This record gives sequence, C-alpha cells and structure tokens, in this order.
Amino acid sequence: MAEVERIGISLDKDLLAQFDGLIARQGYQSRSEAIRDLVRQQLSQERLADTQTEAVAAVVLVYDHHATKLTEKLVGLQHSHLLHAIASLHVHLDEHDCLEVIVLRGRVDEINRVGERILSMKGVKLGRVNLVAT
Ligand code: NI
Repeated sequence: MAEVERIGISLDKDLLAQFDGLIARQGYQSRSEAIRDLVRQQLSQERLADTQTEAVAAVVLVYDHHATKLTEKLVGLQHSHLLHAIASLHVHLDEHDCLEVIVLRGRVDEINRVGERILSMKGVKLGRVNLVAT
C-alpha cells in the first residue's frame, strides 16, 4: 500500500453538513474514502480531456434486435476493431430489445470514434460511452 499522508481540511459547517448528507446517501463509511474517490474522479476527468490518453470504456446500448442486420453489424464492428473491443455482454431485455455492454480499450479519440459508430447505427435506441482513464 502506498504511503499515506494525513491532511486537514477547513470547510464551513453548512457545506460539511451537505457533504456528510451526500456521502451517507451514497453509502460511504468515512469522509476520507469519499474524498479519495472525489480526487480520483477529478484526476481521471482531467486525463480524459487529453484525447491521446489510454483509457477503457463501457459502451452501453439498447437496440431492437429486429433492426435489419444490426446484430451482425455490431459483431462485425467488434471483430474489425479487435484491439479495441475486449469484451461484451448481451442481455435479452424483452421480445424486441437487447442491452449490450461493449468494453473498449485504446486512446480516448479511438474509443470515441468506435463508440460513436456503434451508437449511430440504425436500430440503436439508447446508448452512451462511459470512459475511464486507466
Ligand atoms: Ni438479445
């Protein structure tokens, strides 16, 4: 485990009460854990602003599997981007709709390009690219 340094933070009471309420609702056991996650989140966001950064992303999409050739196109796209598409999960939601999570790895700009191609396919109803800097 990395060396830990203790720090003190000054916050006005009202802001601290709001923060405590927020982290209690989110299920945090301690302020330290919540603050560590906030710092990591901000550092990750800053790294993702650089499109050359290596990252992973979960592309989540809901689509109608009756849409013409969409399933084949999605599989074909993943096979042609093997370096990027490292895993996928498929859930049959009902008789029409499927939910798919496709995990991509690569540079932020490459991930966004592949992600946008997936989400813009005809038959995709909902979706988003969730990037995480690694
Ligand atoms: Ni399905």
